[in-house]
Amino acid sequence: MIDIQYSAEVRTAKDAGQPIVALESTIITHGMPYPQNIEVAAQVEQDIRDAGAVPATIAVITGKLHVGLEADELSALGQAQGVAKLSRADMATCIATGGTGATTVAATMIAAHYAGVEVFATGGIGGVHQGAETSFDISADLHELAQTPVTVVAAGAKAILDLAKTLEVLETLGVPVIAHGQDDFPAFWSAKSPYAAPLRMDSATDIAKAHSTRRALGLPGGQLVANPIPIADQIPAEELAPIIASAQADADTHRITGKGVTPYLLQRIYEQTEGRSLTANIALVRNNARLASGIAIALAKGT
Ligand code: PSU
Ligand code: MN
Repeated sequence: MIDIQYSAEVRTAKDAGQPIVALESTIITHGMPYPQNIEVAAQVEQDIRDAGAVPATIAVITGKLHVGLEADELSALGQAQGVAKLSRADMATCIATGGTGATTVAATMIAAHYAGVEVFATGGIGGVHQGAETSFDISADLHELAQTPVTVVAAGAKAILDLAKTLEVLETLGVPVIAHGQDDFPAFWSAKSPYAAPLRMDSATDIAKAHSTRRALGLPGGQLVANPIPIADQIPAEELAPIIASAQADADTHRITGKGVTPYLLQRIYEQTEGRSLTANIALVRNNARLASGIAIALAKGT
C-alpha cells in the first residue's frame, strides 16, 4: 500500500462516513489560467461544502498522493511551473520518483477509488479527438471509466472532441452515459448537441441507485453523468464551431500531439473567445460539483 496524505477535512469526513466528492487538479494546472484557476478551485470546493459534502482535490505533490488539499497546497499547485499532467500511465512513476503532478480524469478516478471515494466532479472528460482515425488520439479517460468504479459528473465532452466517436467508444466499453435532466448528450460549453444520450436520469438519488446497483452486481467501471451547462451560461455551438476549427487547425500546423493537445486547444479557445470560454467553464464545473454532492449524499445515506 502507498500512503495517502488526506486533508484534515477529508480525514474527518472519512472517519465519520460523510459524503466526499473528488475533484481533479489538471483543470487547475493545465485547464485554466492563473489566477482564475485557484479562485475557481476554491469556489468549487466551497460549492461542495455548501451542498453538504466534503471536497477532495487530488494531486501528487513531491511524490505523495494527496486526497484533499489544504488551501496553501492548492494555491501553490496553481502557481507552480512545470507540473506534470498525470494520467493512468504516469501516476505511479510520478509517485515513485518524488515528482509533482496534476491528475486528469483517469488518474483522479484511480486515486479516488484507492481512497474509497465513489463520486467525482469535473468539467469535461477527455474523449476521441477529431481526426482520431489517423492520429489515434483517444483519451485514457474512456478506458478508465470502463474499469474503475467511480461516478464521474461532467458536462459531457468538449466540442473540440469528436462527440459521435466518443459516444461510440463509451458504448463499446460498456460505460453508462447518463444525461441529467434532458435527452441530449451535452457538449460542454453548450447544453445541447446533435446526439442523444444513451440514458437519462432526472435525480441525484436515481444516479446514486444506479451506482450502488452496479456495485452490487460486481460490475467493474464507473458511470459518466453528463450534466448540461445551465442555459444562461452556455455559448451556442454555432458560435464556437469556427473557433474550435481554427484552434484545431493551429494544433495541426504546430504538430501538437499527445498530452499537449487538450491544453493547447483550451488555451486557443480561451484567447479567441476573449475569456468567455472560461466563464462558461467555471459555471459548468460549479453546476457539476452541486450534482455530484447530491449523488455522494444519497450514497452516504445508503441509497
Ligand atoms: N476538460 C476540460 N479541462 C481540462 C480537461 C478536460 O475542460 O483541463 C483535462 C482533464 O483532466 C481530462 C484531460 O482528463 O484534460 C484529458 O486529457 P487527454 O485528452 O490528454 O486525455
Ligand atoms: Mn490524447
